[in-house]
Amino acid sequence: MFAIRHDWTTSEILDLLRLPLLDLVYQAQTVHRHYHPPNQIQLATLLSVKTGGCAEDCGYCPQSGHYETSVHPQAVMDVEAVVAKAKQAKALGASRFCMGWAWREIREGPAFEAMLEMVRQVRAIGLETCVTAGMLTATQAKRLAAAGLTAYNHNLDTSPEFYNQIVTTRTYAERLQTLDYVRQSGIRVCCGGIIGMGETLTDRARMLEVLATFNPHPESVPINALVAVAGTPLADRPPIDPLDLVRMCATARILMPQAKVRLSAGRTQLSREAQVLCFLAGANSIFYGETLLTTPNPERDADRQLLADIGATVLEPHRS
Ligand code: SAM
Ligand code: DTB
Ligand code: SF4
Repeated sequence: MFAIRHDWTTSEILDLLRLPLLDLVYQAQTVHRHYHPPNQIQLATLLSVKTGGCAEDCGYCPQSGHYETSVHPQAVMDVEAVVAKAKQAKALGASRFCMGWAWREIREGPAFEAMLEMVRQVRAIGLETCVTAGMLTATQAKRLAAAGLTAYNHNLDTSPEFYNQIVTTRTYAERLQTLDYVRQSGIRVCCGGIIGMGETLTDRARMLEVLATFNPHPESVPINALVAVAGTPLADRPPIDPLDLVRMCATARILMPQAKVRLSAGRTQLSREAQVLCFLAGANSIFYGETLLTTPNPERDADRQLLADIGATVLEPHRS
């Protein structure tokens, strides 16, 4: 029952996405209960270590140097400041600490050495660590693994077919290459994408298909709703229907039963009830803290209250 499969097809995934919502959520929650404690949510805190001025032209991103947005390049944070933020996140209840660099790729040198030191020190606090910093090499992945990195986040963002309408400065194949280096190094893979960028339902299915045919599956799958930021090419995209986010969470849960499905960007646009439907659909992780990388996220108090009101418990960090 609920075997882990890596041979999902586009049409099977489209069939899931098109199920009556209650059937889909029921199936997803059934799978969820087979593999996960039913009422447990992981809290991950994000920190932007290097903000803005990025060389890529990702159409959704306020940190791209190609667009005029309210995000301006800032100096890279130092190790001490980052570790102080991690300690604060832990004290406030997070079990995972995710650090972002607005880079096209990791470059050798002092900034990479500092990243390795941040990973070592954040691990030493007893938090899971995740880094998202663009493309990397096999050697860099191995060094991050040796520093104790739990996971590397590198999203597909969308389907292979729609990708080049959103990003032109790098290819889907380069995305996949980085993910392969991460996997080979033994670091866990955090990989998901965004809805609300003008993609079709087939694009959503194809993105999920690429994720679900990885073997092994990514250990965590962030599902983001586009945060439409003024100045970016996608600024005028209408908000998604929250029920589509429920469908994405549910389908990701069915396809990748063991993964953490992270309800990521876009929660400020969701009602409490829509978020609870996402949890019922199998989402079991959220970003916790009032900012994502550069855009707002729900207040900590509101999230704590929501989890308390539904009787959810918070996942403790794993020790591996
Ligand atoms: N520069 C690195 C990279 O692109 O891999 C790491 C940081 S980047 C901001 C991480 C991910 O955040 C992107 O791949 C994208 O999926 C997501 N993201 C960025 N801007 C977003 C937005 N406005 N709305 C939703 N998700 C967004
Ligand atoms: C992911 O999938 N979503 C997070 C995290 N991984 C790095 C980032 C969301 C960024 C939203 C836009 C911003 O705050 O700049
Ligand atoms: Fe740069 Fe990452 Fe933003 Fe793309 S998503 S512009 S690579 S920070």
